[in-house]
Amino acid sequence: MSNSAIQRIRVVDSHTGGEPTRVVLDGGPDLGNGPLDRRMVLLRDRHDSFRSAVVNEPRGSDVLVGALLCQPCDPTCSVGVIFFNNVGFLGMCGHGTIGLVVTLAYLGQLGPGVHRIETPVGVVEATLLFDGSVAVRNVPSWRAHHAVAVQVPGHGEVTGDIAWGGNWFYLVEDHGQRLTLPRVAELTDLATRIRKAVNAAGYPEVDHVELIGPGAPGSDARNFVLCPGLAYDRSPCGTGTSAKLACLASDGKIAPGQNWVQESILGTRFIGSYAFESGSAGNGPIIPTVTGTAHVIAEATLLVDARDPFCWGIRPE
Ligand code: PYC
Repeated sequence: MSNSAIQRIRVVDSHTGGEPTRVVLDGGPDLGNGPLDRRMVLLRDRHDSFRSAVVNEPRGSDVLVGALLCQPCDPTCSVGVIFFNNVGFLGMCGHGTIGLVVTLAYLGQLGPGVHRIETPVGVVEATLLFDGSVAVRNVPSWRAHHAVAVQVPGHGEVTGDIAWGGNWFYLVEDHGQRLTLPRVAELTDLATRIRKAVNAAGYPEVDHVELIGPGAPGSDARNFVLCPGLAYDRSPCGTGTSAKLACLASDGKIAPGQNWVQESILGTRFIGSYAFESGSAGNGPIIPTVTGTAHVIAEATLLVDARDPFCWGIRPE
């Protein structure tokens, strides 16, 4: 086999508050030009090896989120994107959207201003600000269930809210844990048991668990977010911050337009705020805006060579 038979995938890597994003610029499978939710299903059902090749070891890691750049179907959008991780697909990804915008700016493909981006769960609006930060106006977000109590084996009862912020979250405050970086193994173990208990209690859609605690001075809260594939989010999690804002809004704890500074387990920060959807009379889903910064860290061409037994990544059976 000659080198010309090797499949090439061009990527740019960035990190947003410590959480990496790998934007795929070209070399992805042909998914047609239908709505992005359908293209995501096609990618999942027919080309899952592509997802694995991009984000799984040996080229990637459990932490990496992939972002496949697509032609948008919605003519009002400048780009489309499908996010994926070590085990599957994400509806939306806040840190990934910030990473995508900073990547496209780095490549000279967009400049400061508002950019509409199509995702499988709706259109988001990302504003590249003159200081290089990015404000993402996310999809409508809401609290679906309040004060859901579950028994967690080896821990006892916890109570939390279930909310949508572009992905499904179970948000818990009464976990009794210190949210510090050296405790990541314990936090991962507990959050995994919490997720199993929540799923078994009739909420199979919940794939992220967000433990919330006090933040350092200057922030309103710190979180630890367990992602679907057992990695923890190094950033404060854009969709998790959106879900948190939906809960705060439902409880009347913060007003529309008020800032909420959300800190990650690393201490990196997003600034969140929300508005109500027009016409919702102040009680429906909210529209969160999450602002953060990202840095481009690598440009690369991934090589997929059929002679390599791990060319499609290392995947659990
Ligand atoms: O920032 O929304 C986010 C996110 C989801 C999973 C990892 N990061």
